[in-house]
Amino acid sequence: MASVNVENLSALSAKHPKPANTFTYGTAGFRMKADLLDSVIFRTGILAALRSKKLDGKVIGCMITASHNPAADNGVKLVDPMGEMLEGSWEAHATALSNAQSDEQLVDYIHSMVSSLKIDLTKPANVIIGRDTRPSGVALVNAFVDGLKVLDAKSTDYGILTTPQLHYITRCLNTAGTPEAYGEPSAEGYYKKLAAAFKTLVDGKTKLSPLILDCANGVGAPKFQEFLPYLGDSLSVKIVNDDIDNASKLNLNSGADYVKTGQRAPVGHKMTPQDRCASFDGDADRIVYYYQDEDGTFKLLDGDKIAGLAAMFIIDLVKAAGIDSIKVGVVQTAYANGASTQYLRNTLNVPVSCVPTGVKHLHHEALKYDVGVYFEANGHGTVVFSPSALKTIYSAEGSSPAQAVAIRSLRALSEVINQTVGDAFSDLLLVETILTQKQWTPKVWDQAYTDLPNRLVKVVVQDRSIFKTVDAERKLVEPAGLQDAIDAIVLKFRDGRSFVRPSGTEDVVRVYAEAATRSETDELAHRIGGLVFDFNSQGSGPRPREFI
Ligand code: NG1
Ligand code: ZN
Repeated sequence: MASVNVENLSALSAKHPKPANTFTYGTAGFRMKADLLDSVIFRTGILAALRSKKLDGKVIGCMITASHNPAADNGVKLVDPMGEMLEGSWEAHATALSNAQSDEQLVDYIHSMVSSLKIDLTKPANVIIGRDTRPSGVALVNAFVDGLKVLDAKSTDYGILTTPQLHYITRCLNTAGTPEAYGEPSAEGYYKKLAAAFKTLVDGKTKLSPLILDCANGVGAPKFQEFLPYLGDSLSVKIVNDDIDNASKLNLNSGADYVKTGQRAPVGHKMTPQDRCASFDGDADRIVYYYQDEDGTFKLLDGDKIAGLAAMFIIDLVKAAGIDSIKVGVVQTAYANGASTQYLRNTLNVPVSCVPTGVKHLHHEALKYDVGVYFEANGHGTVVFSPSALKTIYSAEGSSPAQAVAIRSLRALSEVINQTVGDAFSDLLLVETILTQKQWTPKVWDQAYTDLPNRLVKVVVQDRSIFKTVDAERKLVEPAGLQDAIDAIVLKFRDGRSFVRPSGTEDVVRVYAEAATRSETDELAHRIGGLVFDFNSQGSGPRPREFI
């Protein structure tokens, strides 16, 4: 089994001293101010090497990004061999390694993993690395590589990539030469695969007007620019917010998170009712669409709207292909707008599951369906096709020309969709496919259902760890008595719904509220916010003035 070369570890570890902080590998890996991350990322390198050795040298992915966070932050996420998030049980190992107080503790923990997980250290380890455009990325990649060196892991640095590209390449490398081969393991292979599928899907249809694409001044900008030549004249896109040379602009007043949270267009974005707009987040794994109504009102088409559009389209296509044995399901979180859940259940008659926040939960649940559509309301999501559904789609022949066309579309759809993880590029092509095939404006798409007004409020508390939830985070069981108090307030509001959960990525508790009207929604959100703040004097800092 061999053991760790302690001298080598100490020499490398000395370059990456641990600060006093305590770290947690959460929903989105490690994420914080970049200047705190050096030791954490070094140790995550050690973990990635262990993970690869445990899986017999399979390629593990590492993405250095802090997604929609400000430019001063950064983070790291590990990707398992099929392009999915790191297996849940290893998150605790990541946390433990990052918090080891000395080299001795570090070595002990590695040895305890080696023995409890039966890791053979003589096995090879292979890891690939990608990063977003943050200036801190280069040094952090070096820290990660030092971690890999502790266990002699082989690494390939792919430089700047979107998060979903890194997931895609990881899967390609691990499936190469097998019947499940996912594609060429490079950004170019990714562009070719997606563009070819998209061209098939829009072949012969009238092209839509240009899409105005806000790239949040992040990695999506250079990468989508790189992608455009592959798309040729199948799609026209006008890229805005593409200044990656000025790091402080990253995610600033722009991007999917800004647009979704504030329910407004990026600053400086002059829209007309004719425009169809979309925003990526800082690492291009989220997308939201929006447009302006004739009366000037901003209209958001978020992850829920994308899920509804995709589910509707796939259900129709499966029927048209004559293979309605394939069952489509949708997975949401508690943040999904109540009107979207109603639409899916009552209009599309599609089964809907609700799971806790975090794409790994959604992805896992979606795999239970033949075709599982999953989206978080914030625009992070994708569609997964089960192996048996793919087999059916690829073996079907169709007994009429119409059926043959639908089958061809389903095949191309399974190629255009990045099935490893939510991918803003791929989701963009999915939406553009549907709008092009139907010749719909965003306004027509929006008519599927009307969102209930909703509001998300943060409450800064002394200790968010005392908030414990059940029922896919829709009910609090601790602190005792708080849920009853919430329920009593919600009852007073028409179509009222509200829930409270601790954030997995920020030191806050989140309050979600929806109700029949905007003013009732705001009142509900601020009443619950005030309730949480005051409950057992949990609130920290000044009580927000809008809280009731
Ligand atoms: P937290 O901070 O746990 O609410 C946020 C998002 C998640 C997910 C993660 C990872 C909301 C309400 N929450 O999680 O959906 O995207 O970040 O980035 O949008
Ligand atoms: Zn992201």
